[in-house]
Amino acid sequence: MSDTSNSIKHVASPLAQQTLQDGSLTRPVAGVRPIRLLPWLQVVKIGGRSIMDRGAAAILPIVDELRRLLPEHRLLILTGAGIRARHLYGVGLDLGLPVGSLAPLAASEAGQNGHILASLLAPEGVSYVEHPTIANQLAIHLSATRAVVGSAFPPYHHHEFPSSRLPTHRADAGAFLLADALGAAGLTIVEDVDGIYSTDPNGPDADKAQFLGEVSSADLVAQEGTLPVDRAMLDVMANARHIERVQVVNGLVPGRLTAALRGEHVGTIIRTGAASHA
Ligand code: GWN
Ligand code: ATP
Repeated sequence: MSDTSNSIKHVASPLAQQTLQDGSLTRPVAGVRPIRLLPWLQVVKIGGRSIMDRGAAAILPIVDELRRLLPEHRLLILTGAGIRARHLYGVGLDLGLPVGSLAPLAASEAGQNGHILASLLAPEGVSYVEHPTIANQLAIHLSATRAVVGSAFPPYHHHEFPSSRLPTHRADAGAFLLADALGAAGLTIVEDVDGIYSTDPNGPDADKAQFLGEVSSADLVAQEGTLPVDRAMLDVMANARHIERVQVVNGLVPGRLTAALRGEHVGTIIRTGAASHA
């Protein structure tokens, strides 16, 4: 009889004999660029506060634009959380709730916005799909239809990092994590401003705001003050594997999203660290 117990104990693995903490040992195995799971996919993040909270006036033109984009692109449309999450943060923080409790509550608001958007696109065969479906069954859904809608908020739940009282991994970070993990063709972030400025164009220093046509994620990390995107997204961008640039566009101007998906420069392009992480 052969000694099966012996061969089971000696599973050949290039990482079996060493710590996973030592980059010089793991790099030959783990340093290669991962495959692109869905290289034809375009991911579009629709702002919760900037678009969805504005109601019909902002949502219906975007729905129209998305509808017309369907023959051209296969889309994962992800929605942000908006004002209801901000109200929730206010109540939750007043009550002393930990960040790990606030994260899933805020995430559910992003999901609700997704359900709204998907309902409006239903005649085109577009449905809301759940987080587990996005994780495991996106390919089969996007083989059956041109686009699906999901929540942009990442499901960190009680694993949310306690570095801040507010969840740091919000909808922009979630959309970028997904787009990069899927090896998508691109990510476009739809806001209510033309792109990113040196300072908030709707803030007290609006007259000094300079438009940034193209900027690196590292430069945005260094830029003080507010941004229209999550700072956690910039941290993720530093280690991106596939997505080399993300465009932030104004969804209140008809045609901008369409132009961005056609590769035109119509907003702010953020360059990520992906090119240097081959
Ligand atoms: O509920 O709108 O998915 O796609 O982060 O978890 O808080 O959940 O805790 O598949 O798993 O509210 O119920 O809710 O938005 O996230 O979903 O309708 O376990 O389809 O059940 O990872 O949608 O929801 O909020 O996204 O972002 O049932 Mo909702 Mo969200 Mo639905 Mo989802 Mo969370 Mo599920 Mo989940 Mo929870
Ligand atoms: P969510 O999807 O998380 O609900 P959102 O992305 O729709 O949110 P905000 O997070 O409010 O919306 O981001 C958009 C707003 O960010 C703009 O209306 C703008 O006033 C503001 N903003 C702040 N700083 C800047 C900046 N440096 N450049 C451009 N816009 C900025």
